[in-house]
Amino acid sequence: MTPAVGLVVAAHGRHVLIQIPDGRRLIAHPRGKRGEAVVGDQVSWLASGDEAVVEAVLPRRNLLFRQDAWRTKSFAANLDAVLVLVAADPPFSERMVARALIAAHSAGVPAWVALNKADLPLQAGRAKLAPLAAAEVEVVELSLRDAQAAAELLKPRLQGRTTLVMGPSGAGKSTLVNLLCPQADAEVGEISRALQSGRHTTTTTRWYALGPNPGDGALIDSPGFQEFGLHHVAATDLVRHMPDVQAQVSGCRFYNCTHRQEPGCSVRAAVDAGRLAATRWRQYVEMLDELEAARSGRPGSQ
Ligand SMILES: Nc1nc2c(ncn2[C@@H]2O[C@H](COP(=O)(O)OP(=O)(O)O)[C@@H](O)[C@H]2O)c(=O)[nH]1
Ligand SMILES: [Mg+2]
Ligand SMILES: [Zn+2]
Repeated sequence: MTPAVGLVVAAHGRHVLIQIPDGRRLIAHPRGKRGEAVVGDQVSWLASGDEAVVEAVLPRRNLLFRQDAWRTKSFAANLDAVLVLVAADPPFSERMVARALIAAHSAGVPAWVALNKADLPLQAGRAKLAPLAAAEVEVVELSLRDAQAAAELLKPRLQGRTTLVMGPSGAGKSTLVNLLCPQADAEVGEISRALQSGRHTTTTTRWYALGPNPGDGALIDSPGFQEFGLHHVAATDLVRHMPDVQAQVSGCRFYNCTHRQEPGCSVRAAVDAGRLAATRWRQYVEMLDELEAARSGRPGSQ
């Protein structure tokens, strides 16, 4: 019997929930230790009683993940976009936003940012995101509390695409999913029962269809994260994943300039002249230090 194909719609530890073409969802177990499936994967599977065994993960268009000294954590695969969702409150870390954008860029997935809770004072959040304009990252402001205006703003950007929604706890990820994915509530219950995870906490990454047809697109809600390691990015490639920093590189005196302290560095000159946000340069240097420490295996690197 040739294996059928299914879509991974939730992942919890090593077992996953797959949706098969007739719409049913099955718990699926990996065969052996190889090839862990993540949300968004297409897998071939064989029935095993009421459940399924994953035979193989089909080739991926892309895979978004983070990696630190201890582990590699996959978010999702086969994405069309990453939406970094932050809010006026609770305050967010621009460092985490920068890292999520680098992870998306290095996976080859376009990313944009939404600043939620525009019904609250936005100045602080706006100021943190302002430097991203130079990196050509789109930033939109919205209030999910104003459901109709939010839906009008978001639908054209999300329709027909598979979008991973990332952001800190409290930003409004669940509110967004509930607003745009009609079946979300039912699906959360179903997935939680199947995977025996908590009903109200997003401990797993989950796929929510934006409509009844396969081409309608989907949102993938992922748990918040405390750390966001980028150890899979080569230190020498880092600058390429920060387009606003990269744009200033061409004039450096040394071909192997790291843009830290070298004389004749055009990146530093751009910071001094106000053409590049100092925070972006600091984020770059901090990450470069971290990546180089990781490579040399120094303790304390993460
Ligand atoms: N004031 C305000 N609160 C919002 C807005 N959107 C979501 N919230 C609230 O923010 C809290 C966290 O939202 P939730 O969707 O659970 O965030 P998540 O942790 O990212 O999933 C909830 O109490 C929401 O009702 C908004 O636009 N304005
Ligand atoms: Mg949530
Ligand atoms: Zn330089």
